[in-house]
Amino acid sequence: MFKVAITGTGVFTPKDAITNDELVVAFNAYADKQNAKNADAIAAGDMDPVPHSSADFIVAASGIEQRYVLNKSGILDPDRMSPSLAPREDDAPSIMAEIGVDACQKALDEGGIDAADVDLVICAASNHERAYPAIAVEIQQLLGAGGFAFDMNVACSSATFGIQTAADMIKSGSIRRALVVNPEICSAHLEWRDRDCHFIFGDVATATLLERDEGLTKPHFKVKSTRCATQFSNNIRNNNGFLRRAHDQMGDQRDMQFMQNGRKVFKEVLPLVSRHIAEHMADEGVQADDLNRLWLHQANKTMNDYIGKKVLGREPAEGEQPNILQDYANTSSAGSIIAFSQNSKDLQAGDTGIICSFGAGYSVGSVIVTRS
Ligand code: CO8
Repeated sequence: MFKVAITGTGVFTPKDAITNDELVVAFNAYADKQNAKNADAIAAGDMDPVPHSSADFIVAASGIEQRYVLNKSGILDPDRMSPSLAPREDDAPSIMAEIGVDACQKALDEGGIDAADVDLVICAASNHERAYPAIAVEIQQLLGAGGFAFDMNVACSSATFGIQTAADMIKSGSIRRALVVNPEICSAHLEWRDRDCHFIFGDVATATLLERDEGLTKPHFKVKSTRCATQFSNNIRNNNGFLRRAHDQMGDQRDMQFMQNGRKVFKEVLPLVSRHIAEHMADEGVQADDLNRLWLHQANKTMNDYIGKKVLGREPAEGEQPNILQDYANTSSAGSIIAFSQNSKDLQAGDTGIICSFGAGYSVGSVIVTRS
């Protein structure tokens, strides 16, 4: 068996950002318009008014202060409430491929590797903008990478599941190098007209370069161990799919966008993740005192505070468990990789950390790494 290393990461961040205040102004304007339109039904008790959102609630409930998006004007237009992204010709790069290539190129530059020397591209994300051909194959072609490519979807855990998949192939010797890329256009499957979730997500793309750990002289992270787990739950769900037309469901339906029972997710996922990390560490002989950093999935600050305390057996010290969700919001599979990419270069040789993502499925993925 060969050993595996992470030798580069890349993050594509959209130019447009939406603050909580901007988001709430747009949402409340939408709510007022809806309530004026339905004033008679509301007065007759046949319909509930759309309640206002609040920036204070958003920060207190989630820790999110702003989010990056591919299109701001459409989301903030109370008559639209969704991003406006122009359709592209079939021979133009798809949006996911374009932002994915940007992140991949940054990861390749960091690792000092030519795209032609990559044997595998996995596009691992919580939605793909078309069924086929695979976005990963398009990214492979745009980069000029070799080998083969395929798409994966494990929602928020797509990156860590992708890393395990690529790492296992490198270990077995079937490939030497892989890019795991996570272009997440969450803004296009978020329901911006629902105040319970309109603040949760943002857009981004991340990429992780993995290589056979053989004679590496550049800085890298040794992949000590990976672990994935799933447990079925309907508490985070999106019913959009190719059977829409067959089901005569082509209209604007709430269940064709992101839906969740946030409270249940919060309660059920916390013990699942804490137990998963504890067992992974125990099986690898990693004690809490050995851990220098935790790069967690970026959904909710209170959730991360809880998991960090549970894993370390104490309050995490400043910088030990870096959050990026205040700036990026939840970017699904990309969140833990942004945290890793932006908060790992300072670690010293021998330092150990865990990347851990969790979400719909339910799914949990963890990657234990050591700085070299
Ligand atoms: N403004 C003001 N008040 C609000 C708002 C708002 N925007 N939203 C809700 N409220 C109100 C509620 O109506 C409720 O009022 P009442 O008590 O009168 O009923 C009160 O505030 C409290 O509401 P909640 O109980 O819902 O609030 P919570 O404290 O539970 O916080 C959270 C809500 C932030 C959603 C929290 O439950 C949470 O973070 N849960 C975990 C979520 C999570 O981790 N989900 C993972 C999903 S990500 C994933 O798996 C990837 C999926 C694929 C990507 C999809 C991309 C779009």
